[in-house]
Amino acid sequence: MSGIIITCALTGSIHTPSMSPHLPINGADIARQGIEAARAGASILHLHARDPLSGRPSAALEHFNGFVPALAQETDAVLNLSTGGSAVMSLDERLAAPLAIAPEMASLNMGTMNFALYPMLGKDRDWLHDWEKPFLENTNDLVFKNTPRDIACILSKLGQERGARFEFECYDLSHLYMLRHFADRGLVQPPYFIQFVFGVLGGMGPDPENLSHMVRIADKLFGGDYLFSVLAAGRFQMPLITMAAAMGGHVRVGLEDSLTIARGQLARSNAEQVVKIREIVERLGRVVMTPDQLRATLGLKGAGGINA
Ligand code: KMH
Ligand code: ZN
Repeated sequence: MSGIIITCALTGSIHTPSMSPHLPINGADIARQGIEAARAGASILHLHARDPLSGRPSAALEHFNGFVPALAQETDAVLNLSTGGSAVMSLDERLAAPLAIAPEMASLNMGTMNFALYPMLGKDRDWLHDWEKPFLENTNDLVFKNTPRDIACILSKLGQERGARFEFECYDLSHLYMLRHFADRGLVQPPYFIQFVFGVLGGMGPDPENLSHMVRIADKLFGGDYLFSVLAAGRFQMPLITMAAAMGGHVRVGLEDSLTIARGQLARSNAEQVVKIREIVERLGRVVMTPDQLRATLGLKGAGGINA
């Protein structure tokens, strides 16, 4: 089996500040945790921004500029900017920072879907900020819009015009067929780096059978032209990504996807999750891919090509 890619998604837009004191919110904390995660073996850092005062998900360039330059200077990790942002943002808002920064990689969500976070309200909490509870409640009527026109726009502006390659976020079998459609139109080029996303309410559940089936259908649609990685939300994170590693796939960790390091125990940092999965995959006989091996594997433009 070839090397394994560890992606670390540092903060995301799903969890809110009251859920963990370790979730990085301001630019300095996102930068520090990203540097630690890269040193621990993450070759891709998947990036979202937050407003440093409220902790609210943000797509503002000024907030990305709070950590992107430090990550570019202090690590050789591949910086992967989210184009999903948060489901409450417009596409223009979501694209502002990636268009300005022109990263080596960007996420690309392959379908419109529900993105229901309100089950996280089930736990009693002391809320630090007024926005958190309504933000979660309103996800019972929230559409995460990623139409074919949106996808084509991102491919053209970030891919063709700025040389980015993509982490194709597939939350369902249907999203693989959407990727195949764009391949048939000649708008995406192999090798495709496909992130199978499990456990978001609105996408597929974290059942091992779903992972086997996603691989089966991806093999059929893309043959040898793709790599798959897995992320799973919440407590399914480590079990499902371990299964992916055993199957020859790649893995994503990070506090965007899960706040814990073990059942009921908060992770103290992103790096703690990187260290844990690294130990697991090395015990499985996999070797962690360096950022430069990853650049060669995916045909990335190189860190020199980004505006940071
Ligand atoms: N938050 C994850 C479920 C994106 O940033 O574009 C998927 C994700 C989407 O990372
Ligand atoms: Zn993300």
